[in-house]
Amino acid sequence: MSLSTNQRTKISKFLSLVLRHQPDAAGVTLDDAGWVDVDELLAGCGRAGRAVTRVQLDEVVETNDKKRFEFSADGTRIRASQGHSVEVDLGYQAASPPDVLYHGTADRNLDSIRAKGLLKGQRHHVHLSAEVDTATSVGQRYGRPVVLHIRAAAMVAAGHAFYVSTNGVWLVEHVPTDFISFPDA
Ligand code: HQG
Repeated sequence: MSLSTNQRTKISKFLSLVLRHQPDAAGVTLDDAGWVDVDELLAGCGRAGRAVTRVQLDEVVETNDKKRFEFSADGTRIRASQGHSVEVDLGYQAASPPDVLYHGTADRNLDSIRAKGLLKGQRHHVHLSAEVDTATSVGQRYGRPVVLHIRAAAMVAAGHAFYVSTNGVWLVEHVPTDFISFPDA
């Protein structure tokens, strides 16, 4: 392992930008399932003034705190496992969630969530976690964190499809307010 934590974070953020939101930033194109050829990506990073070696890329993918990126089985392609705003079909199969999942948000969003449920915004899905701690740190990014409890099994019974990404994030199109337990409610 040769990179500092700071260097790893910088590379991870640039990869998130390119592989989820703005492939143009490295002059690359994603295929329908979000994959890009690793050599093309490395060349694109170099052209964008963000040179990364294959060894450094391997280190970032392997050590990434949320396992945000994955290689194809043969190691020649890479994609983000979830979190895209560009149009891709990650090909995840519907899966059975635990009875309860968690969503971390900031307290200032609560009134709007009570009115509209959880909306996916710029992303393809609403992101949910099987762990309270993960949800808390997600909510902390936007302000005072609040963890909402989502009755996932009841949603499945009502016909909502859930997907789970390779890195363990639960994904759903929308969470209607009826399936959300709010704090002090
Ligand atoms: C909120 C990170 C008002 C929602 C994390 C959230 C996650 C509403 C924000 C992943 C709302 C969207 C996703 C409504 C939802 N009214 N606010 N009706 N419905 N919201 O970043 O879930 O580091 O798009 O609560 O760890 O925070 O990128 O989604 O606060 O896994 O890999 O609108 O991103 O992962 O924010 O985070 P986001 P998120 P990475």
